[in-house]
Amino acid sequence: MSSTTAFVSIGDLRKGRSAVSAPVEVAAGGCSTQGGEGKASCGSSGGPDDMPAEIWEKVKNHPCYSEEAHHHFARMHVAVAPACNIQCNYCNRKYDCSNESRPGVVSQKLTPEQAVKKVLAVASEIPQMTVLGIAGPGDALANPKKTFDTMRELSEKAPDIKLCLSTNGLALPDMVDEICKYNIDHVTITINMVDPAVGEKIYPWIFWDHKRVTGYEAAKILHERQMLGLEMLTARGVLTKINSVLIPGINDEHLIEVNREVKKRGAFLHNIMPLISEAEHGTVFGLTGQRGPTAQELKAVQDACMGGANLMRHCRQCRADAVGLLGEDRSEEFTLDKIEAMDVVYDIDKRRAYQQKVEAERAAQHQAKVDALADALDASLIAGEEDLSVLVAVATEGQGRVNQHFGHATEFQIYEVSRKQALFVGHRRVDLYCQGGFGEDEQLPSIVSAINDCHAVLVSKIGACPRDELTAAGIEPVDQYAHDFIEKAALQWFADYCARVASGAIVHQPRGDARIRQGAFTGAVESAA
Ligand code: CLF
Ligand code: SF4
Repeated sequence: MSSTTAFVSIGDLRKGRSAVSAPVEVAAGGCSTQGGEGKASCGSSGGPDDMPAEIWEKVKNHPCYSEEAHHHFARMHVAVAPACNIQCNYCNRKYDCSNESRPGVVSQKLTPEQAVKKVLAVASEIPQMTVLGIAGPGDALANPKKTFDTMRELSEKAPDIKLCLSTNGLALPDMVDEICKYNIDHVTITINMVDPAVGEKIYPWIFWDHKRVTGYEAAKILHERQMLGLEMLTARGVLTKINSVLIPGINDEHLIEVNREVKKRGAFLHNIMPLISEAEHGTVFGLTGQRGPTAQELKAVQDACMGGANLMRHCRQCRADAVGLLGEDRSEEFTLDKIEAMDVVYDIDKRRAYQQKVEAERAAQHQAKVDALADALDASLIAGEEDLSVLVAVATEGQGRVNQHFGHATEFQIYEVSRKQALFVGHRRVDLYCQGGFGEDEQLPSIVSAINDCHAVLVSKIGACPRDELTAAGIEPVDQYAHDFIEKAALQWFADYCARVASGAIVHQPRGDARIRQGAFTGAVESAA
């Protein structure tokens, strides 16, 4: 597989391609069926004012469906679904490494009984765990008995936990009744193409109608089943997220058409994720040298899709047995032997009380952002920089605050800041700088490269050596907003930056591209959630 295809410009990207077959009529309902162009829409950054109350109830504490929620609420996956009914060129489920972070990879496969036990144990220890997802390691709907046995029992024993699953879509149309029966009101479909000619480069075969089907025919069946499944879910009011793996040279430009088509069919969110492809994963793409996109290539495609289906940009490409906040993995604390030794008390009232506290914190975060926006607006006007927009990197360990030391960060969250907004646009994984109490100076160049397109990095604390190195690279290290809410801190820094530009103390300089390959830092990619 060629890995040298030149990346298209955003202008080219916007042209997209001709549309595929027209969608069937679907029931109106759910904010995504009402479109989102020209108004603050109900995407992953949306709030209660952007969508009907019943939709807000479904997304407000789902860390994947709400960007705000992902700072506060956790999800967990149970690996009850080992089999798959298709083959993707980016997947090899035999590869298992607990240090690897990618969907399709797990350390322990579970029976439904074990899975239920594990969910109750995690829920009693992590009260902000609000969502249970089945995301593999194969396909949730290629293992219907195990998936629905787990969901049925959980809907009875833990009714406050939202149920979620992910699928490649092949079996989906046959399962919509079961999905609705157990109140699974969040479903992810991985859709990488709406043109079988593109699809046959991604899927070597599917297992369909008791036989293996290959080539164009296989991709055509998969495409038709995915579209039908999406339409059926929309008609039943199930919130549907579309995951697409961005594969440079194969479907990069094409994903704009995918975005358009899934929006037409009522998708709530579109999550465009980078292919992560390494030879040691043993995948077809890894072994043939197919590369993943750079962070800039990913962002260019996401930006070109703005105005279409709402975008999710905070995905962490979780393992099929992940536990915790997005970006953290506490699965090692909940292995089967550890669960056996735990005193599990599933106290729904205690969980609710805790979650109400989290909601209050989140409301405070939202208000702090609104207040800080006014300052940013004034400052940009004074500076004559009304259109200024810059990226800042943030070190955080959750709760929506700047609360992590530079040296403790294994990822930086990236915000695009302007007078209008502080918008989460992605994350960059980095190697840990602080090793056993000492700064590891050899890591610094790669960390600096990873955030080289940012004007500032907001941290709770930073040592002299990284401070100097960042400053020399033109990235301002900022620790004066330690423990403030992220958006407030980013907007206040921005207002201060504009004021310095206005006073002539500094001259605004555009930043270059971060020199990273997204895949090199994020592990790998799959359909999963
Ligand atoms: Fe899991 Fe997926 Fe449900 Fe979320 S994950 S099944 S929707 S609960 Fe979330 Fe993880 Fe990205 Fe998935 S960050 S891989 S989008
Ligand atoms: Fe199946 Fe998912 Fe692997 Fe594709 S990526 S082969 S859908 S388990």
